[in-house]
Amino acid sequence: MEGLKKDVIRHVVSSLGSDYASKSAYNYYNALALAVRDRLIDNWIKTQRSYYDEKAKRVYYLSLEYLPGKSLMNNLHCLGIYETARKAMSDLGFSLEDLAEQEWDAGLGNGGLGRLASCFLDSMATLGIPGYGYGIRYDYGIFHQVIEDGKQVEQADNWMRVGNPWAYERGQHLFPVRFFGEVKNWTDEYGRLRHTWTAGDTVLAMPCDMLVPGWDNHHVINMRLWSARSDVEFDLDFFNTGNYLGAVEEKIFDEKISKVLYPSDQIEEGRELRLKQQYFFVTATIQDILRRFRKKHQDMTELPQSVAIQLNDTHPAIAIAELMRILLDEDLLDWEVAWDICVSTFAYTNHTILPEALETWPVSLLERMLPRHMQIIYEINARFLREVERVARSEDCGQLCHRDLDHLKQRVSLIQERPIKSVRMAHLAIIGSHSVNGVAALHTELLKARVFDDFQRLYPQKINNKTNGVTPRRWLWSANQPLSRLIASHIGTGFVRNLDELTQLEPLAADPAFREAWRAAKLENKQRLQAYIKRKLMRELHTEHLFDVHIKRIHEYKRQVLNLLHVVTAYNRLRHGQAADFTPRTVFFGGKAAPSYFMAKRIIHAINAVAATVNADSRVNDKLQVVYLPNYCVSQAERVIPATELSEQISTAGMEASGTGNMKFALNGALTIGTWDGATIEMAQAIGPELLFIFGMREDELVSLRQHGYNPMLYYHGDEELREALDMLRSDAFSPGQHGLFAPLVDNLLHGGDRFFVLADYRQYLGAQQDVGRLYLDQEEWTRRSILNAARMGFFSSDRAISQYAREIWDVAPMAGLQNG
Ligand code: 26V
Repeated sequence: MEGLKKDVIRHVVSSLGSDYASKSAYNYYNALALAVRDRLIDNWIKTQRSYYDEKAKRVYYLSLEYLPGKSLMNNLHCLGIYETARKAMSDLGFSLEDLAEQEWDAGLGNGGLGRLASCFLDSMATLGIPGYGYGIRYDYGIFHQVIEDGKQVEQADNWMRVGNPWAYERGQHLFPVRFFGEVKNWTDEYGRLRHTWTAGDTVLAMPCDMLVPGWDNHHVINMRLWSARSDVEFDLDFFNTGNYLGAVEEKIFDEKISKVLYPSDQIEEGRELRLKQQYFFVTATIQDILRRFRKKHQDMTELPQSVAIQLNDTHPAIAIAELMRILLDEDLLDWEVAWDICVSTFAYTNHTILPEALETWPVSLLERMLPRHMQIIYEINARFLREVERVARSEDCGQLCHRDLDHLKQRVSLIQERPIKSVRMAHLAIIGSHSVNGVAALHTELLKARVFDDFQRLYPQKINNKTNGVTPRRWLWSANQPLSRLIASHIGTGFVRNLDELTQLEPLAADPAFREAWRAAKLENKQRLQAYIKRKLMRELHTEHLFDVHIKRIHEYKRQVLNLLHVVTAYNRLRHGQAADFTPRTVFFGGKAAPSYFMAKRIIHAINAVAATVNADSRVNDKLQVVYLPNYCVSQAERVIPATELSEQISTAGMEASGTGNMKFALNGALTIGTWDGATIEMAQAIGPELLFIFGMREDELVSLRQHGYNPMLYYHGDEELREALDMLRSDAFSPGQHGLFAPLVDNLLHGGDRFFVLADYRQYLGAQQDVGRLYLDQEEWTRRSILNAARMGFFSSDRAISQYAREIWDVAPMAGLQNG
């Protein structure tokens, strides 16, 4: 401890240039972070050296998004110096918790996809897998959300303003990135046509490395994030021609590439700068991968034995064309050889089947910005369609006439003709990869049977499932110390590394003393949340209420509106005196809406309007409270999830690819109210469906309802309570003086076809909520179920997920001697 204290003081003085006697929390947080980083860097160097010495096969995880959140506590826990640090900082006059608050969340992602990437890096580090995360260091991460007059207002997330003590910026290792320009043809010595891309603009990619430690194993992997740097500073011409301001303008223009994260998910907007971001990130990463590979290899055909590249959704899929370009134009390989290398190296994960999220890029844009890549994509497509024709003809499908074949080719083509001629990035990713995986069993089945059914017939081995998982380090040990300590006192700490060990808790569910201790841990977390809400929102929570929590991105398919209709109905019952047996509850909502997503923003407004009405109504507010948690983010999830008793996972069946919040809640002892969707299905199977509150129509039932003609009006007319709730929303009951404010929401349900089947599931949802309320009155049974939920969550560790990727997709093994510390 004395060593750490000394290091902190030294950093306050020599790294931060401050007087150690001026007790600034900000300085002491930074100094502590630097002292922790010192302890990581030695292991990081040893880890990287061991990969090199052992010629280990490396895994590259390519993701446009990461959501690491805060690093301090996690890193202290991983290094096993949490207690030491707590004491050291306390000696210096600080509480570790307060210091940790000084750190800004690294919010370099939108939601589930980015957080999954961060959980996966944690697991690679812990399992000792030679992995690297690659991404973009956005100057501005996901916006900061404030709620003003009930509405979302976005503020810039200037997360680096105060510096980032965790990152190493490597300004000396710059990689060139080229755009635009033209392609020149030439003939090589064997008379073969060759191509050279001479690009117009050049930008530089600067690596910023963040160290990702494993749990108690001295293994530290690297997350390398690229930041755009202009090359004009190096162009003396500008000075010579006296165009200094011009040079600066160009610099600003170039550096715009990594300025900001696109804040919408699930809705594809097709902006030129977004494509620039993708290619910028991809080319820098591929150059770095090949640089490392070439240190030990000359023969490019050895690439797939040494390198596995995982594409996190289609956002980095242009990497396939980029690697082809390098192999063809720089290494001068033949097409077939190059293509084999690509397919054997790449694998693609799909994270959504919502049609509006499937990426396409206009051919005209690609031709202009990346002319050589567009040529390559055309060539990939031509060869692929010939292959499709061959397979289709050779197959025993005699009835396959030319018309069908033409349709098949149109459907699977990399190029879509309408509404504008575009490249389908998912098709490029599928064809250019040896593995395509979904993120939960149902999702993968839907990929095979519906979204990518033609590809499933063409390549029956390619599509596979890898159900998501979450890291127990952050989401149990670090976020929930009261519960973790309790668990550890009975079964030891092995569960942090091997989550299956939680099954040892099962017999304890029958032990009244253990149940009491379990409840005490939950209460402690609820009180902690209460104190936080009091500080931040100046509101008093009732900790004896059932804490019912719905936190995730705001999206129609996630059905926050269904939850809101339950709240309004509960409110009406209480007002009308029809709810004598109502179990008091506080309903929490939290989540960000894409700034351009009108309906999602209106949903936030409606939730806040209902909250204001309910909370102000003294007839009900001792029994029902509604809280909107502004600026939902990773660190907020870490506070809220441990305090949650009921987890809302109520997406329209078939639409939530997996969900990962669902796992974090159950792991922390919340019970789940949810639909038969995503990974919630597998959770129900692992835990026992009777221990969750499952309701609503299943995916196949919805398909058939849709086919037979779904009429939401029937539900409206047939259900008095539903009608009352919708009529209130449409009127100004929650928006005094602003008639019609929420009409778009209601109209969307009644007259817009209710695409997400809110009305179809309303009555069953109410029934399930009634069951929840009833069970909560029986605290012993509730606690028993809570324990069993957590005890059976072992499968949903990201360690299990990553082990499957490593074995079944990447063919890599953990570094010897690292897995067990
Ligand atoms: C799409 C787009 C479209 C272009 C603009 C920027 C952007 C950013 C992200 C996305 C992808 C959205 C897909 C996504 O986040 N899927 C979520 O992935 C989670 C991890 O697999 C999964 O748990 C969620 O169910 C799924 O919705």
